[in-house]
Amino acid sequence: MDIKAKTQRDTTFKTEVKEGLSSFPKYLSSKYFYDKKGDKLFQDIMAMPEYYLTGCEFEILATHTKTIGELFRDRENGLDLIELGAGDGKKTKLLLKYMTDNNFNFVYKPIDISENAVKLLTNNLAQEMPSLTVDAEIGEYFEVLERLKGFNKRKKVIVVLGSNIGNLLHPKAIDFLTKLKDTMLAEDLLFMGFDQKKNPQTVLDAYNDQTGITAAFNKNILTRINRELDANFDVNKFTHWESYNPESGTAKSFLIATEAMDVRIKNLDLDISFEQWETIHTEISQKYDDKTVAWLAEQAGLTIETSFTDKKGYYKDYVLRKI
Ligand code: AVI
Repeated sequence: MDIKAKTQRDTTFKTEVKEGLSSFPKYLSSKYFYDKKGDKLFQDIMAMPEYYLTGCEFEILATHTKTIGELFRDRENGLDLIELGAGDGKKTKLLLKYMTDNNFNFVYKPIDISENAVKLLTNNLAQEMPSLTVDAEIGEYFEVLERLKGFNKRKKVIVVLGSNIGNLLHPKAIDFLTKLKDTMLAEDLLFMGFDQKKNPQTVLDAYNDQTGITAAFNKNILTRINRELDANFDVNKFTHWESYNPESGTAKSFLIATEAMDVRIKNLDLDISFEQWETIHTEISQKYDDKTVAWLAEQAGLTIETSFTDKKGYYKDYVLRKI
């Protein structure tokens, strides 16, 4: 990452932390979960039995590899397979393997906010799939969208797995989808995972595991503020709380102060106080149904071509096109 981009990111982090912790009720953006420790904790989350999303999407991609791969195939000049939020690429590798084994002419372009994740994935792919052309980038979704417009010489397939869109409220999700659509031409595809509404207890368990990994993941945002902004949060005085509204399909994560306290954030020259049981809202993880996905797509000028689900119907990957 160049120095200018890093400075800009540090400034945004400071501004957003200051804004969120000075508001009432307090909030922080879940995009700040992902430092080195956060990446590792998210890997651990994805391996937990309660966090069904990863297994379900893996099942979908493993069961329908050929059908999905052939939907991606281009007949003329090859294609760019662009993945936003690539992470460790474990699921995508199923498609990458099919595509390399079946003579697709393509470049894989993984993009992730985590520098660490991008480096690991690039090194891993160089070893596991040496014939694959990889052109990775580090960046935030909204930041890289502009650059995607330049990818218009050949067919483009944009992949967003893991129900990452669920971390955005509907207006932001529509904004994100619209911006993706604006980078697409008629033959381009958007392949996107949306976690589905289901037994509310199953959702709650996925975000409130007994082993406390999700709690550690949530609290890591305070540890990061302590380290990067020279703050003195006593992380042990916060507890992780999850709620799920089955009507709206919105799961929300909070950190709750278990006692009244004052916190100093030196780099922001900011003192904040917490009352006992005061909350910091840290994340939403939206759950969807077909109607909601169709509505979001329509609002963004996209249409659903087809979708794939797992045996339990917990999760769906949708293939979207520009209207
Ligand atoms: C990355 N994102 C889609 C995950 C989710 O399910 O909202 C992050 C996560 N938060 C808690 N557990 C996992």
